Amino acid sequence: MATSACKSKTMLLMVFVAAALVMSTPSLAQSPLQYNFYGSSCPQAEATVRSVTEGIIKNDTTMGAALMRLFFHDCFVRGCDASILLDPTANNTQVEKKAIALRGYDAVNKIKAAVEAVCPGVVSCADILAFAARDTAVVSGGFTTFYMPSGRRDGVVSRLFDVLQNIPSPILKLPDLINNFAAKGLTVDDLVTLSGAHSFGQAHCSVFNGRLYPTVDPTMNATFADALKTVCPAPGTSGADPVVSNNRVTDPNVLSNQYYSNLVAGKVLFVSDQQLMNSTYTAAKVANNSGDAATWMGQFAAALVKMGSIQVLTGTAGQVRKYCNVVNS
Ligand code: HEM
Ligand SMILES: *[C@@H]1O[C@H](CO)[C@@H](O)[C@H](O)[C@H]1NC(C)=O
Ligand SMILES: *[C@@H]1O[C@H](CO)[C@@H](O)[C@H](O)[C@H]1NC(C)=O
Ligand SMILES: *[C@@H]1O[C@H](CO)[C@@H](O)[C@H](O)[C@H]1NC(C)=O
Ligand SMILES: *[C@@H]1O[C@H](CO)[C@@H](O)[C@H](O)[C@H]1NC(C)=O
Ligand SMILES: CC(=O)N[C@H]1CO[C@H](CO)[C@@H](O)[C@@H]1O
Repeated sequence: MATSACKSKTMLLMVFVAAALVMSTPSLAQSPLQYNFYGSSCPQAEATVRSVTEGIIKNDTTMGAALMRLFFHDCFVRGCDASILLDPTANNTQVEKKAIALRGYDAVNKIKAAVEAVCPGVVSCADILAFAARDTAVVSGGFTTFYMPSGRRDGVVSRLFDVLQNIPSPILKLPDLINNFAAKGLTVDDLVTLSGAHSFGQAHCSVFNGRLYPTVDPTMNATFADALKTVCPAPGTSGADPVVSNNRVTDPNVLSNQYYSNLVAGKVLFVSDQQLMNSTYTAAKVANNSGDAATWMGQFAAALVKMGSIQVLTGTAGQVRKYCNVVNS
């Protein structure tokens, strides 16, 4: 019953978005990236990323959220240069990936290996992250595919400290969230639009426990809070840090505008989520998004492309890594 309702909702969304997006081509005037950058150097690149990503998500439906979040964390730290993917080395133990535990690194290596098999040394890991995030919107969100510009190069620097400086904390208040996004050239609209990624995936109790204990945050729905308290132990309790779904109302592995309905109902996990209700403007945008999936999807696709152009390396800067987790020797 729940599954078939969800399927038909997804199909409905696909119809809306097909009408709304029609492979829109936003202006690239400000961007050093190009559409179809690999058109002649590796014509199979994007199709290969798409098919491997699809297989990964079909096998494990939680992987879409992992790939989407990797792209966000890559772009917000030193720009979209795949620095998030680098493993620690003897020379550099304090890399970005030591700061916050993310999922999906093996999946990225798998996509890269498939691309290397068709075009060795051509397609950057930074572009693979961008294509995989776009394809996740298609596979896990029912989006009609959209152009993701490419031509990013891979960086050689990865520093834990940069993560702490650039990734927003989930207890930030609205003005600080806005400033954090503004520092990346992203607007308040982009903040509200991209936060919709919290419609899928998972989070650790420790991230939002402060809203449950010692007293329940009054902006959280009390029934919702009670259910979370049965899963999440009070802060300071030793032992496990359980994981819960970001979306506890509908299918937790579907990227959708359900996030905004959850937000209006006080059924989101983070302070930073609920803060989007803290100004008249952002609350109005939340309300609009909750009632209009097609418009949100068009905005999300455009905002993801915009996020994907943050501080990119192009031309002869950086390198094209052979393996995404290590710089070329
Ligand atoms: C607005 C500021 C943001 C904050 C404060 C924030 C914070 C967080 C936190 C704390 C988690 C849970 C991590 C854990 O406990 O394991 C999370 C998960 C996630 N975030 Fe965000 N995030 C933000 C924006 C974004 C953006 C822009 C995207 C992508 C476009 C995104 C995508 C995701 C996804 C997909 C997950 C689930 C990951 C998984 O299932 O492994 N977030 N975020
Ligand atoms: C499928 O997903 C499971 C986890 O759910 C993982 O252990 C396994 O390696 C995946 N298989 C493939 C072929 O990706
Ligand atoms: C490690 O750092 C040392 C000193 O900076 C340098 O000589 C060496 O080439 C580095 N090794 C690698 C593998 O980067
Ligand atoms: C909180 O959620 C429950 C369960 O969905 C609902 O019955 C209740 O009306 C909500 N409370 C408020 C104050 O909206
Ligand atoms: C919400 O939608 C209405 C009707 O389309 C529009 O006039 C308004 O500007 C939107 N508000 C925001 C903040 O996007
Ligand atoms: C407009 C609005 O909702 N303002 C609230 C923002 O959040 C603070 C607490 O963090 C409240 O005190 C404000 O009333």
